[in-house]
Amino acid sequence: MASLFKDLAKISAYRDRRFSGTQEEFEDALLKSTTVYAGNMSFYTTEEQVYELFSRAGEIKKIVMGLDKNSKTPCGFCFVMFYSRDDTEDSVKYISGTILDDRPIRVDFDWGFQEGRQWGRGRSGGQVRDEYRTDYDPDILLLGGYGKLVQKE
Ligand code: GTA
Repeated sequence: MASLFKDLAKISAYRDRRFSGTQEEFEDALLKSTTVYAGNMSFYTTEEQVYELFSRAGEIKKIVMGLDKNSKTPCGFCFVMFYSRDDTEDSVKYISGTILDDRPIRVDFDWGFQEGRQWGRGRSGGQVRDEYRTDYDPDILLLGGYGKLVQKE
């Protein structure tokens, strides 16, 4: 099957600033990788739930839950690794936007998982973007991350 994601501009808006290669190498990795990132997840969603949902796209090799680097608890994202590129593309096409634990999750192509990438990079330990949120989010609010930086700065 021909790839539906030939246009790189449509493939991902995210650029990992910790990727050590060139922009060309980054783009190449995105086009070939069998790993996706899922974000906007509930902090209460389990690996088993992720497995069940993403299995609809194909056979999963591995799941790595994103963790708050201080509390070591899930902080709203994960990496899902597939065996096949077609299944990877299907997960972006069909699973992104699916409601999981009352939240529309966002599935994005990823350049590939490496040890260390499972940790939130925010100053408080969770994901960077959660520290900038000013909208109401029960998950973030309950865990004390709501608008933290915005309120401070
Ligand atoms: N494939 O969309 C993604 C994605 N995101 C959002 C995170 N990861 C992703 N991977 C893919 N697609 O392994 C991965 C990261 C890492 C893990 C946790 O998830 O590669 P993180 O979310 O805690 O940190 O990552 P990340 O990704 O480095 O942060 P982000 O959102 O790109 O922010 C980078 C910079 O922009 C920071 O300097 C921050 O201060 C600034 N920033 C971010 N959001 C805002 C905002 N709303 N307003 C102002 N500045 C902002």
